[in-house]
Amino acid sequence: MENMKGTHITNRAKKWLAIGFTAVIASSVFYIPTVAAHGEKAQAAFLRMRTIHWYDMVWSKDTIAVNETYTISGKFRVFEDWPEAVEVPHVSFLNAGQPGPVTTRLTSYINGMFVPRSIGLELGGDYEFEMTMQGRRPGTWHVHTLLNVQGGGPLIGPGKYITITGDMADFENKVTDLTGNTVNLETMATGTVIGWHLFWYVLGIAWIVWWARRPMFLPRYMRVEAGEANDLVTAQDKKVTIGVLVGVLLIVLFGYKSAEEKFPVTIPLQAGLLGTIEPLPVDYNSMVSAKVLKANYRVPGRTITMTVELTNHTDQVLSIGEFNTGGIRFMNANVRSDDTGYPEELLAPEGLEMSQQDIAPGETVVVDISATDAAWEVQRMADVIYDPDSRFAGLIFFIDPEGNEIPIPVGGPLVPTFV
Ligand SMILES: [Cu+2]
Repeated sequence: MENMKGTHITNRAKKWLAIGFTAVIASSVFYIPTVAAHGEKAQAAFLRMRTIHWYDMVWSKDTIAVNETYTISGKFRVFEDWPEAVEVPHVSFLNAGQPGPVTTRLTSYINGMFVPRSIGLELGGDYEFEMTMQGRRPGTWHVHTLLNVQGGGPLIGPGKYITITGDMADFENKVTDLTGNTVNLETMATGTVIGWHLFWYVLGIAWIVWWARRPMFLPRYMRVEAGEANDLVTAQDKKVTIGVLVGVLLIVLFGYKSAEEKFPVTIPLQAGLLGTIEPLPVDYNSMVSAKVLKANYRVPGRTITMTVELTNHTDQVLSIGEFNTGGIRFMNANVRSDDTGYPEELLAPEGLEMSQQDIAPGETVVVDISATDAAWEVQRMADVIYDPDSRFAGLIFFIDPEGNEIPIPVGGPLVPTFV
């Protein structure tokens, strides 16, 4: 009986082992690596919808050679109803989200201000940004805009595939310093760093070898125990010790002096908050008022619907052209189409439907809007069902007869429907 039970367990273990092994083999054989999500999908949907809204994104190129540059530019709105879970962006940093320095960032600007350091942003403000990137590592890379907020983490913008061709060995990052020298940052001082580290490392090893030539542990231990400790260090040892001590001090002095002579002008690391940047001097919110009366999304589903009360305060007819949330652009094809090569997986060219498209000057209307696309599911906005704050936010773009856009923030409770 015991024996039979033992056999039974062994068989079961073998069976599970076989299943597990097959699964491992199968998954590795059928696994086709795709480069798709890069962190943002895993972030809480309500945080992505209620923090930074990136819009008017333009990528000047999507294929460059090594050393060639391209620019990522656009605007972002810092959402008014900023979530509690993220600190307000009073110390934040404009970044590019990419797998290491596949491109190097030559410049970055917000509202025309050079921003190599952290900056403050105002809630409710619209900002314009531009980054110039230089191709470095060949490959196809998904490059995101990214705002790092101190006390909040990375807020990831839309990502676009950029292909870099050529050979990384050709990459050069030339900079002319204020003393008139042009250096290549890619290789600058590498020899000096390696040289000095190697020198001191070898000296340390030599010091140990000097002592380790002789038996190290047991014989020494026994002689110390026997009260013969002084015999362990010979007169020659003492000479070498003094020689090394003096030598090290002299080399440090020499190194210091020669570095001073070679680089007489040096400055400390430039750091510190660049202060709060004023938002763009445009008050979109005074042009249209939008009040979300209710908003729902289907679970499971690919649609978000909302009923919004809209008032047009301008003296022109405005048309609803787009709803943008979490980087996904739901477009009303009658009014607006994308000509910027916006990332396909985030673009729903005909994703927006509404009960009324145009709003007359001064008119107040209640409009039912529905935004539908696979992106709602693929980008895991539908995962707002798991979030502790079921609220959404986004920008509705109104278009005037001349084609100008007016981005108006909307947001509020987002209630799931299950039937
Ligand atoms: Cu990505």
